[in-house]
Amino acid sequence: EGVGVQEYTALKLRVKEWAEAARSKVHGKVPEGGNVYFVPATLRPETMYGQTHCFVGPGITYGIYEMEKGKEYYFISERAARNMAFQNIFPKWGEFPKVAELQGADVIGTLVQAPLSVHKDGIRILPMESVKASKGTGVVTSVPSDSPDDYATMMDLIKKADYYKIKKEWADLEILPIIETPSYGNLTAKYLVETMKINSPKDAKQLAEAKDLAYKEGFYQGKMIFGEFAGKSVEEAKPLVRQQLIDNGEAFAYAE
Ligand code: A2H
Repeated sequence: EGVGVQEYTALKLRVKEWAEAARSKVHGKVPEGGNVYFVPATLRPETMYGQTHCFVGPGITYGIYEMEKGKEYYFISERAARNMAFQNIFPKWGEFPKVAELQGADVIGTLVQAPLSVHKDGIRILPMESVKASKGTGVVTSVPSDSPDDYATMMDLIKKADYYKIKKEWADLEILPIIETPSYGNLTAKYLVETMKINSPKDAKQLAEAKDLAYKEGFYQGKMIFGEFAGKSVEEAKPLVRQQLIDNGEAFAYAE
């Protein structure tokens, strides 16, 4: 971080049903028939088959930005909207029209359609305290098979569903094996979180270490065991899945 450019894949998760607290804030701002997308930024597009939830920071302020009037709107941080406006992502250079403003807490429980996810009926927007407003779009899609942060957060949400005011079944989904690695098996994040005895999403130092190990092992040794590119290495599959998502209009390139 700080040096060089991070090339993210920005994925489009279409809202199917807003959480109660979001409805009044969206009503009248997004026209009938307009689609709103939560747009997480990811470095692991090849894992998107295993999306189980999508995280927002409950205390972060987000906007809904107009991409195509009456048709297409993005739920992202203001910082990301501004960056996108200077990457030719919005129709007019430098402009990022905001139609509504919401807190992460308002959208918890919203149901979205996640491209490639095996959870075809949709996945839920859930809270993650460690989401940084200063990175990506402030929206993080959750892949608990391969991201230690996502796995640790998922376990915490299941354990403390009442405290987080969520339905336990929103968090407690089956974890799909997507990538096989020689050292960590086919559920890398679960393996690392358990063997490193990480007990909470607040174990930031250990999670950073687990994240590093998972990323390196996954990228250099991983083999796809699910999806259209099963049998290929992760290194080969990553750009193929990314391009497929982009060609389908389900994702776009975002850099920072
Ligand atoms: B990754 P880097 Cl399966 N706050 O996507 C906290 N984390 C964020 C974020 C934010 N504002 N924006 C993006 N991220 C996460 C998938 C994934 C990711 C897997 C495995 C590892 C992994 C599913 N979550 O990241 O600091 C996003 O999670 C570990 C490298 O820019 C994004 O990719 O290097 C990654 O962190 C970007 O992290």
